Amino acid sequence: MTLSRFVFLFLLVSFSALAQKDYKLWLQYNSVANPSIAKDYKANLKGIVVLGNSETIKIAEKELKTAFSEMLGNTPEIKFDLKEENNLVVGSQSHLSSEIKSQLQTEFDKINSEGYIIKSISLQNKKQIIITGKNDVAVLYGVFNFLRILQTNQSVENLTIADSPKTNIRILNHWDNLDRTVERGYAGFSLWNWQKLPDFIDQRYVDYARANASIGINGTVLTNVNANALILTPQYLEKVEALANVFRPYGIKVYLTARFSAPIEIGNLKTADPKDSEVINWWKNKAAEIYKRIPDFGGFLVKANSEGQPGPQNYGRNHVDGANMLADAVAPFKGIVMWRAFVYSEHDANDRAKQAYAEFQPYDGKFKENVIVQVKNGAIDFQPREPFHPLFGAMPKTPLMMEFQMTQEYLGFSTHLVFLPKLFQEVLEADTYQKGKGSTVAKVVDGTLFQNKITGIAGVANIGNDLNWTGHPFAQANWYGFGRLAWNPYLDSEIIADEWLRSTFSNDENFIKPIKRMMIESREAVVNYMTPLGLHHIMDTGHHYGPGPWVSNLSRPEWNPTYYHKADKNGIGFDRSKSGTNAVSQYAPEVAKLFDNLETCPENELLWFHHVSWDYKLKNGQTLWNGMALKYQEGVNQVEEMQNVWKKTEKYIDSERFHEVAMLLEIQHKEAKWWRDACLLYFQQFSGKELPKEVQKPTQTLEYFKSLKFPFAPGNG
Ligand code: GCW
Repeated sequence: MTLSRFVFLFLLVSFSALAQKDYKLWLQYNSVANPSIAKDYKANLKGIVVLGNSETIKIAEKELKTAFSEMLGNTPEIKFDLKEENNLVVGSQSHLSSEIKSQLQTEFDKINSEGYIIKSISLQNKKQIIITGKNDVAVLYGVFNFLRILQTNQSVENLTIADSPKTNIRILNHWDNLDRTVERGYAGFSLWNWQKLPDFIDQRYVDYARANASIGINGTVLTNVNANALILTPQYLEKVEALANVFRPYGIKVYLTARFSAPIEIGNLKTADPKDSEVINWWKNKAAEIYKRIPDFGGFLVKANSEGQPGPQNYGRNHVDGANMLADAVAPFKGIVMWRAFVYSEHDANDRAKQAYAEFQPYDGKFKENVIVQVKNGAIDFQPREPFHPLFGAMPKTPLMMEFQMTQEYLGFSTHLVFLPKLFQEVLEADTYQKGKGSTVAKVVDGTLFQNKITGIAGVANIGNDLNWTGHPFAQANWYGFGRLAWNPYLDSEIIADEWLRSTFSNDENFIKPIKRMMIESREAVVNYMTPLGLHHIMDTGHHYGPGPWVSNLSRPEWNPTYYHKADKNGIGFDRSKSGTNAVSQYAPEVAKLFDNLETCPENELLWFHHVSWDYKLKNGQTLWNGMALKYQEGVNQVEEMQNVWKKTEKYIDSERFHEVAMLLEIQHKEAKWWRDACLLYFQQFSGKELPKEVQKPTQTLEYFKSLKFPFAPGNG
């Protein structure tokens, strides 16, 4: 072999070995570095007894084998009896002996149909660890959770865990188009290769399902909410069926977006009026056709009469008419309809933040049983910080599901390191006061506040066909964290960061401690350098990449950043108090009062609710102008700190991911400065004040920033 050939092969082999690390997400199964922990695991895990032989159980068995061989360097023997001790016994309730069942009765009473039990028990004086649940998918969840214990190097002695998901629908929303572009997607093209489906099953579909199952995600909407009716034609349904077959053993149901005008576009009808009998029948037949292929099809997600999408209002009907008609079509098959509340209209002069509530709240109790209304976390649109959406808690007779966005449309795309579970947690912990103190958003979402039958959390996926799935290695943590919070909306984001870091990188405390802190603080950093003190939607227009507070020429007023910040020589901010648009009145009285009063309104949401003078005194004694400028600077400083912290991690992790993150942080730093300089120069025109001395002087002019154009910024259709 020539030298160059050798070098080429060497590079190829090492590249693919390294590249795999990124690809393997949080399922790295790194070999257990601490010898005493490894010894303990080996002693407790001598054999695996697998009960049952469904596809799901085989997946669980394979996962255990892979994990043990990678983490411990040996695969425990697969056995069929329990003559010896220290086995891991894996199987669903129906496969357990009555002796085991009776030892697990307390735990079985605690779990729901998707819950799992991991318990150390003694059988005829022999120690065993049981992983079980009421069905095989629950067992698979148990297996992944058991492996998380090992991945995070916790003890496997005396385990008693009985855990169930707190929501029923834990679902990804892919905004994927049939041409494989992804709306607001920053991690390459869509995973779904429609052209090659149904015959070609990409290994990625399997790996995608496995990753989702490992965090308890049980549903996926394959297509964009800005929907294309073609997905409902036989040609495409055959492809959807193939995907559903791949996902099924992992406990993942497939859902589709339903374009409301589909009966016209693919059904040759003259109307899509939800009260028209032909239309009603068309959807009934369509549902039957889908369920014939995919008996466990989940149902439809619908964006109607919003941002130009067709809907019932085109026919003088309302959201209830539209949702209930589709709900009737899928009801015989136990399907559901997720009807989005993200609606606002260019014909409505009302504050955009008020429109969804105004439109939906009066319909409380009017939707069919299998409809769930899907509400974004805030009333505008996935901003770095928004107060919780006023609909949460305000529709006691209607199940509401949360819609979070993992893809970072307004948070630096996949180039900025932002740990979103911190944002998600803030929303879930917010108190709506709708049933008195303690009526948190989490309790609305998990159904405990109003005893809803269906519950769910959706996340707009940040996944594409990039080698590392999410574009930024740390964006994987947002996918992971979303799944964990969908399972348990009360989980602390620090715990999530800790688990993720250990499973993805290393258990070394010298790595974990600083990087965990960096992740936790990253969310506030992005708020500081983009939209401090309650500013919002001042991103450049269309693509939402970079700052654009000056944009004011769009046809729809509520698409202009100037609509949101309302800066003038007197001050800045959107007056949503009683003296303004009175958006505060959409919250429970306690919350409304808090937001309405300038004194009690949380400062981090100040300019969301109030138009405040440049000289207004903040709690720290600074004027609003100085305080705002300092926040922008703080954001930049925080990114610099992230860079410094990251630099010290080189010895703990692989060089590929180390360098990737270092480069991305460099971009983030550049862009944080861009945000600071562009916004401060722009707002300075109104405040007419000098920058405080702690704030670095901009190196470019406002004209320069305004001249920047990004016609090919990704994700913008
Ligand atoms: O945030 C806006 C996005 C649109 C998106 C819309 C929605 C899918 O800019 O790209 O469309 O929200 O959530 O429907």
